[in-house]
Amino acid sequence: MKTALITGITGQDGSYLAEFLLKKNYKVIGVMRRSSTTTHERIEHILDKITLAQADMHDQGSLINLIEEYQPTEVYNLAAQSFVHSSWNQPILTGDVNALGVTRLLETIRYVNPKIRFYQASSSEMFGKVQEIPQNEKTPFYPRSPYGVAKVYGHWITVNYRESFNIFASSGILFNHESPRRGLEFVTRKISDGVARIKLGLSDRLNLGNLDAQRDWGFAGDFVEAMWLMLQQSEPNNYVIGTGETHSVREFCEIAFDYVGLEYEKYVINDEHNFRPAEVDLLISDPSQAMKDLGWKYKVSFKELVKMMVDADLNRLEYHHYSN
Ligand code: NAP
Ligand code: F7E
Repeated sequence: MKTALITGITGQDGSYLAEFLLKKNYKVIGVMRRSSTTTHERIEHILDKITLAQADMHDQGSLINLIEEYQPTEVYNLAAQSFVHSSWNQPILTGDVNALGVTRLLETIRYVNPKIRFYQASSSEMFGKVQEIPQNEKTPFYPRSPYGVAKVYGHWITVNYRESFNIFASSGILFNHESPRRGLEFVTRKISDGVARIKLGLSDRLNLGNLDAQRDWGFAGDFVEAMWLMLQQSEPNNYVIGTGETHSVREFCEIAFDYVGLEYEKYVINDEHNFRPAEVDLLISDPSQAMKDLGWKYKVSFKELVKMMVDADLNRLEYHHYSN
């Protein structure tokens, strides 16, 4: 039986990846940082099937203990300060976790067991002010936030440990992927939650920022398969993962409001607090390399994703509304 260790198990992707690997018969070790409250919400339903271990990306010793104790065959590094907007308020923390944290984990693998296969969660935010449309593995990076800058470091240190120490280290450059488990501060979930609240009479407005930003949005459940596929190849590499389509925040709003019979213009308020010091205007992937080498393609369409998220928030809020 293979053992997979996932940092960021309590996050959106960690929960979907754990489900996916359990179905593939892996022993799953989920890494959590210490917290004064429980952060199990997304993995509650699989807690009896996985092993939880404590470590923090800031702390080298905790990572060494982890890898020595569990001796994983594959390590998926999903832990990060993942909210771009917060990275301007916490640039040093973001760099410590998202950039140096990757080195800490790679150093641990180098010394404890260099045969471990390593996946790094890189991001389309590395393309930032895009130098090419669409973006592929060869497109130059131009990050536009402390988050993007830190992810560029994480990407290159992964490539560097592959080339310097022959570690099987792959970098997945994933475009935005969403789900009903997305954090409430990200724009897609903010909209699906806002639409559900307005529909149920719990709210009458939704404050948003730049409606013209365009993103290549896919479903997180589809994207975790690509992470696993990268570690099953004969050679490590970098892969762009996305749908190859782009849509604006405005379009997301239109579809989400329209789905429940409302017009977004009546409820969405432009709020300067939601604008960023520097914006990423347009992201669109060219995932042809991944389609060819990994045989990967997304399954859930943009419209299906919007509806899935609105339905889930309606169900969740209706349940709480009527059970209280
Ligand atoms: P997420 O929901 O925000 O999850 C992030 C995870 O990292 C959480 O489990 C969090 O733990 C953990 N974490 C944060 N700081 C940590 C620390 N110091 N030590 C240990 N764990 C720590 O993010 P996601 O959407 O699942 O994304 C997963 C990864 O993919 C991230 O690296 C993200 O940057 C990257 N990525 C995401 C997307 C996307 O569209 N979702 C696209 C490209 C790349 P707590 O629960 O305790 O906070
Ligand atoms: O913003 C605009 C905002 O915060 C998307 C992370 O998973 O994907 C994610 O980063 C766009 C931006 O995600 C609001 O200005 C408008 O242009 O949902 P977001 P993100 O910044 O694209 C990448 C690939 C990652 O790697 C990250 O970890 O939407 N926008 N109004 C808004 N955004 C937010 N959050 N809130 C608003 O009110």
